[in-house]
Amino acid sequence: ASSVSGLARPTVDALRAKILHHLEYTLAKDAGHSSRYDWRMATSFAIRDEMLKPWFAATRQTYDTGAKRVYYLSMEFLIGRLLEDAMINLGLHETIAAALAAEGQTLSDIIEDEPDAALGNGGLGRLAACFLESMATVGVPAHGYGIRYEHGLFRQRFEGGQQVETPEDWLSQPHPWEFARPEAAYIVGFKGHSELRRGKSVWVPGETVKASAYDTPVVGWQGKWASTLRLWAGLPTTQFDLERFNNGDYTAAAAPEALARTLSRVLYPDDTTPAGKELRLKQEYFMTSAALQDILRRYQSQFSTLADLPKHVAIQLNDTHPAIAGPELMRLLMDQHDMGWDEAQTVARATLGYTNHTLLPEALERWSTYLMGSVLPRHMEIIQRIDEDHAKAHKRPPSVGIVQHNEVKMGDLAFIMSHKVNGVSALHSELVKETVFHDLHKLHPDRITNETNGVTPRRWMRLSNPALSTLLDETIGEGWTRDLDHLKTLEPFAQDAAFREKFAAAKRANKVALAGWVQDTMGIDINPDAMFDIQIKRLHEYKRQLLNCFETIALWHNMRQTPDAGWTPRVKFFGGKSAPGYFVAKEIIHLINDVARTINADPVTGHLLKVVYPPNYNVSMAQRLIPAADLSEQISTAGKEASGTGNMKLTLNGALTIGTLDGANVEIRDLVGADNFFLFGLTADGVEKRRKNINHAREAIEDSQNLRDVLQMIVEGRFSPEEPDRYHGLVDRAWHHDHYLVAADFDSYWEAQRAADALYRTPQDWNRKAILNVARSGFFSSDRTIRGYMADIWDVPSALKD
Ligand code: 26V
Repeated sequence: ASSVSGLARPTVDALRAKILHHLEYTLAKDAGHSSRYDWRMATSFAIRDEMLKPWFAATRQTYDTGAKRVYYLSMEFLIGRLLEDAMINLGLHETIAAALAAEGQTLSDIIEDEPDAALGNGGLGRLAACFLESMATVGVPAHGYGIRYEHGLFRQRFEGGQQVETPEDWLSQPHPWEFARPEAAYIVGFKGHSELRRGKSVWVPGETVKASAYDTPVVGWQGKWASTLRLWAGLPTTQFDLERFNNGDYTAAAAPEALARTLSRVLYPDDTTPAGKELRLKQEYFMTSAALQDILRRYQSQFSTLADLPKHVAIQLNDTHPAIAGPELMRLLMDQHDMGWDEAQTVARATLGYTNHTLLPEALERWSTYLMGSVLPRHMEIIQRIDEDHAKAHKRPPSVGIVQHNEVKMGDLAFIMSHKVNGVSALHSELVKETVFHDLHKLHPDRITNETNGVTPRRWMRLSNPALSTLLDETIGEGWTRDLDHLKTLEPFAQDAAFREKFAAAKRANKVALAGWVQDTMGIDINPDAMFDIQIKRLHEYKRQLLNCFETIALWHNMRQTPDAGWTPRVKFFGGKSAPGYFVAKEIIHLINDVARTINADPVTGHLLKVVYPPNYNVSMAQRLIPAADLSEQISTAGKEASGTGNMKLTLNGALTIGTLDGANVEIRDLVGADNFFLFGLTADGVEKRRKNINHAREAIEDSQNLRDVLQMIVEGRFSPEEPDRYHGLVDRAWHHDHYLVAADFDSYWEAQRAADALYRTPQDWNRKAILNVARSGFFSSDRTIRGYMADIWDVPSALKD
């Protein structure tokens, strides 16, 4: 068996020659007449060459040892830029910078030229990307499977303060990291009917498309291992219709191709409601079926009996989007490989695991039996029989069952067809047991487990925060990059005044850099010594950007009344996109922008308060904002945010959190210490109780002078003088339909904010707490999360000897 060894790193001269070689032979360009794009592509190809060694070695070792493989099925992979990440993990950052400098090129400009691969909406997709990198670091033989969307998440612009979406076009330039694998292609069927042949059901699809593979390698820290992201593109199965074309019917000749390609055309930008659309269901089945066919083909090239599949294969479902994997795996085993029903069900269940990422009822997928039966008739039969089996095997209450009220509940299907079901934070996993899967949990008490989310410290510290990374290296050594628990050894330095100075200097340098970018891109002048207060995430009512916006208005109002009262200067940052059809979220964006415009123009408070909402928040913008944050806003209504991962990134980068007891905030606060966290608001239990009082909002508003003033200012048109009644609907809802308890939590939030203000005025105390946040955040590495999945769900050891 070949083994993966350490890297032999190329020299500056060798890399420089490599880059020039690619410029000349891959891009056919002359160094003297090359654009930034050309230099980026040549640099990317040079780095990609270096990825092949660990990638091949990992692949070979996995084959040679027959090691168990992990497959992560996800409709989203929010990977962002890849060049810098690959350079850092291969230890080539400085070498490449020097090689490019010798050619008169600036590395940072080249890095910035790369478009973000935005094949995801938010937390769920970014988690999948962190997991691929952590599996490559920890040494898991792993593939991610997804869709190669031509258009990733839309671009966001603001027009008159309102969100406008434009299509994202990352593939308009060739993607240098991928390898087309036209030889890895599978037929995926839809529609048609299921018929009996010699006593066996057989599906006769009415439509077919081809799924064609594209592979991107992901290398782990120090290039010791690599995982593969395999994305599927849709192609027609019919040959090009030359006769139609020659007859002049060009549109008809192109139709099959256009139809097949729609499957990988766009990412669904809606993460609130199942976009009850046939295309979404087809996309989910397309990805899942192609992945499972590929998995079985690879398995059969190595092993003989499919009964042993779970010994060699673990498949993880990233939420219910690939939940059709249960019936599809059974169908393939039964209809194509002659396995019996019971064995197929046992094998499928032992192979599959399901991760739940949300409790919001509107985000739980359900498909009408009509649609499921017409798009996937054979699967509908299998689903019905799985449900009947389950009913027979367990005395279940009438509310339990995959098919209810002519709908297929994909969560129940995923639960019943998986051997483990996990939540993504301690609180969330308990709520999963008590709420969505209450009845199923009673029947299967050992199935639900917790795997608290994490983030990769390579991208979210070493890459994005070189200032703090260098300080950490100098103070505690580099070991934290591989084992984030090393950060514990930083704790004593919180008491060291000289270290606190250095820590503060690193943070300040990041804030100065961010302030420069804000000035250049938005023309807003901000003070790097003000507290940088940051809320970055998708726009959602439950995340309560509105609460933050109301507090901003109250703060401004109070500052105006007593400008000399010793206020702590603040810059409020917002970042995030709304689903295009989510009216209420879009109205909140509009209000934040109106408030920003008003406050930023006020000469009275100009030195005290600014509001900054840069458009088109994405992974690269997160990398810019997070290292510069002082205060992390994690203010969701308790019980609603499954975990959060931005909260972890901000803690790791030395921001203090102002937050509710929700999602992973609970664990963050336990670990960093209650003294080092600004807690406010109702608990998950308190929220449920408070809602029983139908007057909860009115009573809270009547009790709060501050909040009444805020609502009054909005309703009077202070922020929208050109259209004074613009927010009448919003204010009316705040009084009468405040489902997320903004009013009930307002005063408590205000108090916590003032406590943050007070602490910020004593920098040594603030910095001591910020250092303790960093030192105690080691738990939130996605390497730890992956080790949890390996031990509790996948039963896979590391392939790396350490
Ligand atoms: C649902 C749908 C419905 C159909 C259209 C596309 C679409 C896309 C996503 C979703 C569900 C999104 C669930 C989600 O993103 N959950 C987040 O997962 C993070 C990682 O576990 C977690 O940190 C966040 O708290 C949680 O909101």
